[in-house]
Amino acid sequence: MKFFYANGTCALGIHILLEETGAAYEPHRLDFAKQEQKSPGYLAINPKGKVPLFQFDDGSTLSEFQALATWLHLTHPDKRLLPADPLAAARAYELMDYTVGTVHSLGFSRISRPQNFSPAPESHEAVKAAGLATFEQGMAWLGSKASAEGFAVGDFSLADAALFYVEFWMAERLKKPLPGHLANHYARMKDRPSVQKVLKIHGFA
Ligand SMILES: N[C@@H](CCC(=O)N[C@@H](CS)C(=O)NCC(=O)O)C(=O)O
Repeated sequence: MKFFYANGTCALGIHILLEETGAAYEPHRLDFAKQEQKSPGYLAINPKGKVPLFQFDDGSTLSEFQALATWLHLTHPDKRLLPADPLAAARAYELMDYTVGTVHSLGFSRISRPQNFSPAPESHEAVKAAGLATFEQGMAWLGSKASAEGFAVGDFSLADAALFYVEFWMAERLKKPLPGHLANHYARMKDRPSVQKVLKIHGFA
């Protein structure tokens, strides 16, 4: 299976889950500075022009963070990447979906790519400000919901990989303090060998 990613993106989270599961994968790094995600060759594989993406040996592809994470969980049940308790498992999805769908897609994306939200350059500062407000409110909610001890919903789960990439953006790209329980969560994540390995691959260690 091929894994398409770009350094420091949301693909960090899926990369961590790949390492946690021990799944066999062939890494394919795209250089966003060169707009490789919009190259004809990549668009032929993924017309969305986004990462993360899995391409299986039969040529078929799978995209979207939660879909990739769920597939990794279901194909590696021994790794227990979701709690057995139904409500705790649903809470992991609650955190993961809010992270990807709101904090990332409606918050950070506005800050990092305002041109995707408005073609008018004069509106970009306002788009970024709206994105920052959504991002910070979302992070505060995540910081109040994540478990004070251990990981997001107790033991390490899919949700932790999602929380980690937005924590990384807030701490390393926006240089802002992580709210609530996220500061401790981020530190615990950086103790994991999978996270250390992936940060090194992405050029951040
Ligand atoms: N909903 C998608 C979001 C993927 C996404 O936004 N990826 C970003 C990197 S964090 C990307 O590839 N952006 C490329 C671009 O916008 O040109 C998912 O869950 O995987």
